Order: sequence, then structure tokens, then C-alpha cells
Amino acid sequence: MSRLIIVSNRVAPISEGGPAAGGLAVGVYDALKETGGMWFGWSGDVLSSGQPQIAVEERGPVTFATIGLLRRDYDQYYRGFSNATLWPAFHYRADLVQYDRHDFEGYRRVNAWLAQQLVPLLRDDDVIWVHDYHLIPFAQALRAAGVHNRIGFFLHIPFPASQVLLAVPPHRELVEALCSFDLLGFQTKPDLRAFCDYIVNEAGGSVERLDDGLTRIDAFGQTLRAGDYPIGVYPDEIAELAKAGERGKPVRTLKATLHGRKVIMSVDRLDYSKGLVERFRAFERLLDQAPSQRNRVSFVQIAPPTRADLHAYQDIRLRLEAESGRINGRFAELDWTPIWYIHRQYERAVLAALFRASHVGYVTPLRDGMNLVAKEYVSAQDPDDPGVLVLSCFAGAAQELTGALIVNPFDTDGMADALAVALAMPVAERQARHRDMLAQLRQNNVSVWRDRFMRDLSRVGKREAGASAAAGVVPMPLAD
Ligand code: GDG
Repeated sequence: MSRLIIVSNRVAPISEGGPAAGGLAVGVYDALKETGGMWFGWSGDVLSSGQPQIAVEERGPVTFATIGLLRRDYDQYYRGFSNATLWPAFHYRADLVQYDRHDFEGYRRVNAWLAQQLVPLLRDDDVIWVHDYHLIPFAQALRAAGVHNRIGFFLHIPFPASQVLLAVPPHRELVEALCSFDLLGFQTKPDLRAFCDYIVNEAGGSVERLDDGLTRIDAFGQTLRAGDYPIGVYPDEIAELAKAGERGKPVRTLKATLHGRKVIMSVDRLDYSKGLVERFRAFERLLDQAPSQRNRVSFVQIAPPTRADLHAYQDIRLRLEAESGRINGRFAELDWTPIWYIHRQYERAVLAALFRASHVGYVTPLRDGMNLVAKEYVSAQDPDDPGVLVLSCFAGAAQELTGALIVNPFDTDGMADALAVALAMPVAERQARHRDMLAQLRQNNVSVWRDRFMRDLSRVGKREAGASAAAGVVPMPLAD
């Protein structure tokens, strides 16, 4: 059996059997344990000087290989091009795109440098699976270094419509780089369609739907396959965690504080793509339009910090603090706080228990590749008395979780109406919706997602030596 090599920007901290790691990390780690293999990526360390060295740690059949980044590389590759250019553009926020040519050079340089670090660790029959937008040029860099192994790529975030992608000046270089992979995985069919649209209408390539469900792409002198692979969770494990936490301190504290009031629950990294301000305003609209809900329901927003050194993230934090303060100032009473805005992280088990204790899961991103919180919320519910999921039509999860109340996050009244419907929904309807969604989550759990991708990657033809040279790939400069 070929070894599996996972490459991702960050290597997930895995605590064996522990509840700290999420489903994705566990799902990928399970695959590594089965086939044997390696997880390669940035250690999370930023070095002010010196030459970063790979640290290799063996855990049974799995090798973890991590390396630090120099400050300049971190600034250009991670903060700059990945998170100030690609992240907003891929989430349809062309207005937030900041582009600096030097950052793009740094992004390509770090991809080439990381690829050079990986090459000596590779064997001929390794299968390489690269994750996410930080590493779009990674296969191109490996090909330039003479690697002919099968290389797949999974994009965790949306792939934007062509007219939005055109806002990123080097859009053509990016899509050309993607075509050096053998298999491209997208979260949803609309993402795959957006990619195909670019290939046909902007790159002059062609796409063909194949009998096996994959799409064949011919562009930039390369032939590859693409498909949609909606990522899943382990619903039964989450349900166990949630149940185990039912009588735990966090849930007891929550219930004691609420005195029988209902709870609307949201959990998101504090990111402008998650639609938090719009969500707060829709909750305010509910209190405006339905005075009977006042003092009867509280909205708990857990929003751990993320990328706090970027301006757009400082801005969303300030806006959210202002909104929660304003709305609480308008409606709060001596014995009732309408919005609990909590800017910190909780343990995974605590979140699962809080999901189970709440009446509405309020998940309304403006754009999201998938949104695992939506899937975790459904998984955590008590099937006899489940909460209701209110879900944005712009989350990838909305393609599968059709038993949710699907809302448009730009429609404040529509969201307020959905909250009112959710809070009043009879138990039989809640049970039926939950049953459908749970069946879907079990059918497409994270193992199924991973196995489908790996099966398809193992089927694509291995690249012939010299194929990348024929496609005109230019070797990229190495880091200083
Ligand atoms: C990207 C894509 C795609 C959140 N707060 C805490 C915490 N979390 C966990 C959640 C969930 C995960 O983090 C967040 O996953 P999402 O899918 O919701 O969003 P992104 O972080 O933006 O993830 C997304 C995903 O990749 C996978 O492909 O679905 O579209 O943007 O698991 O529970 N976990 C803990 N404490 C917290 O306070 N322990």
C-alpha cells in the first residue's frame, strides 16, 4: 500500500484518543495510521532569524514533520497573500482584498521552499494530499523539483465565481498552478462549477463530465480531474461527547443562569465571513418585532479570536462589540441579558454539550466552504427533543442539511422570522427535520469524505516524467 503524505499549512495537534482535535484532524490522522505516512507543514513557530529546520516526530506508523517560518515569510505568505488577499476574495469580499505583488512573490517562494523541504522525505510511490488555499502552488513547485507522484488538492473554502476571482491580480497564475495537481476536490457542486466556468471562459480550457462522476479538465497544457467532496463530521462521536457533558458544570451553569429561558447558540471564529454583525441585527429585529420574546430567549455567541493581527479582523471585533453593547443596552433588563458575546475558546466537549442544551443553532455565514459547526450542532442534539438549525444558504452545508431552516443572511427580516419559527417549532417537526439531517451526516461522515477522495486520487494516472516541463512550468525561487 502506498504511503499517504498530508500537506497542510498547519499540522493539527493530535492528542491520541483525546477530545481536543476536531473531526477533520482525526479523520485525516486515521487515514495516516491505516496506510502509514507523514503529515508535513508549518509548526506554527515564527523565527526572527536563522535557518528553520524540520522537526520530525514518529508516532507509530505516522511521522509528523514540521518546520518554522521566518518572520518575512510569515508576513508575506500567511498574513499577506493567504489571508489578506485569497481569504477575502474566495469569500466573495472583493472589497476587502489587499494585494501586494511582493506578498504574492513571498507566497510562491514559501510554497517552493516548503516543497524543497518535503522532497528528500518522499518515496516514489507516495500519494500526496495537499490541503487548502495557502498551498495552491505546491504541486507546481513539486513538479518543478522533479516529483511525479500522484498529488491531490482539497480546497476547504469556497471557490469564487470568475468575476470575483478576477479581482485577485494573479488569478491566472493561481488557476494554472491548480492544474498541476492530479485531482482537485471542492466542497460543493457550486464551487466545482465556478472552477469549471473559469477554465472554460477565462482560461480557454475544456471540461468534460465523466461516467465515474468526476470532471476531466484540460487547461494550460495539463489534464486533471476534479470533483465535489463535501466534508463531514463523526456525528455519533459528537453525540456521545454532548451527552456526556449534559450534566457537566458548563451546562448546569448555563441552565441556572437562564431560569428556563430558551437559548439560541452560535460558535464561530471571529471572522468577517461568518456574518456575525448581520446575525446580531436579525436577533435585534426579532426582539423588535416580537416583544413576547423579550426576556424569554438569550442569544449566546461564542467567537474565539483568530488572525487578530490583521486589520479586517480588528475591525470586525470592534463592530461586534459595538453591536452587542448597543443591542443589550436597548433591551437588557435587571434579570436578563439578551446577547452573551463571549470572545474566547472552549473545549470541544463543552461546545458539544452547549449545542445539545440550546434550542436553536444559529449558523449564518455570508460565505462558507462547508461550516462544520452546522453539522456538529445537528450531531449533538437529543433525537427526542432536538434543537432547530437556522442555516445560511451560503454555507456549503446548506446543500446537504435541507432539514434546516435555510435563510439568506442579508435578509434581516427573513432571519428574524426564521428564529421565531424555530423557537416555536413543535417537537414532531423538530424530530423529523433532525432525523433527516442526522441520516445525511451519518451517510457522509468524515471517513466517507476522506475515502472517496483517496479512492479517486489513487485512480488517476500517475504523471509521466517530463510532463510538467512540457506544460512550461517555471521553477520558483527559493527562500533566502
Ligand atoms: C474551514 C472552512 C470548512 C470553533 N470554536 C471553537 C472550536 N471551533 C471549531 C468548530 C469547528 C471548527 O472549529 C470550525 O470549523 P468551520 O467549518 O465552522 O469553519 P472554519 O474554521 O472557517 O473552517 C469551512 C472547514 O474548513 C473544514 O473543511 O467547513 O468552511 O472555512 O469544528 O467546532 N473548537 C473548540 N473551541 C472553540 O471555541 N474546541
